[in-house]
Amino acid sequence: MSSKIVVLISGGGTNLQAIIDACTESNYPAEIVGVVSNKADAYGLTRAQNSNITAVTLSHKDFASREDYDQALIKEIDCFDADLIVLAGFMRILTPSFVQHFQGKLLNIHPSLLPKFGGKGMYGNHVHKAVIEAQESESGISIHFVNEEYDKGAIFFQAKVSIEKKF
Ligand code: NHR
Repeated sequence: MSSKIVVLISGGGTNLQAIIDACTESNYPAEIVGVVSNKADAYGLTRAQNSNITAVTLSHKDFASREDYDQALIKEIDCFDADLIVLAGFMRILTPSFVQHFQGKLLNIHPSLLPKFGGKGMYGNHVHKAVIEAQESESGISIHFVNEEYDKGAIFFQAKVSIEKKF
């Protein structure tokens, strides 16, 4: 049985590409059924199209509130009937009603070794800047379940990289 994944992005989509590549391995237990971006110019949309994956933009700017945006996002994602929703560089904090709708199916790839460098303001490049400023000798990724408190859901995978060059 293959799990159906929807990937949410906001930017370049390097993590999306890693998942696309992994899914091409024979007998890989998952497939990407859709990609949704909150930004129309996200390069990840092109990566999806290049791999014949349905890609849609739903701009948060077209909605009056976070709640309205998240309700529209739920509708869009529900069309794909996915088993897993993966935030891969998705930059919008999600409301409790969104999180509850996809409870247990919603994962985030966070670019630090949580609980370090998580929480308020710690997203995208801000994370890497903070890691370098703190002169850390290693960083990495944390994959965690998404709950109502951002960056606080249960972590189930981490991978470390050493930081060789001090900036
Ligand atoms: N939503 C919930 N409820 N829980 C989490 O754990 C979430 C989440 C939404 C996104 C990813 C996270 C990261 O890995 C993520 C985890 C962006 C922000 C943020 O402050 C916070 C955490 C993460 C991503 N975003 C600003 C906002 O006001 C907007 C920033 C922008 O658009 O440039 O939503 O880093």
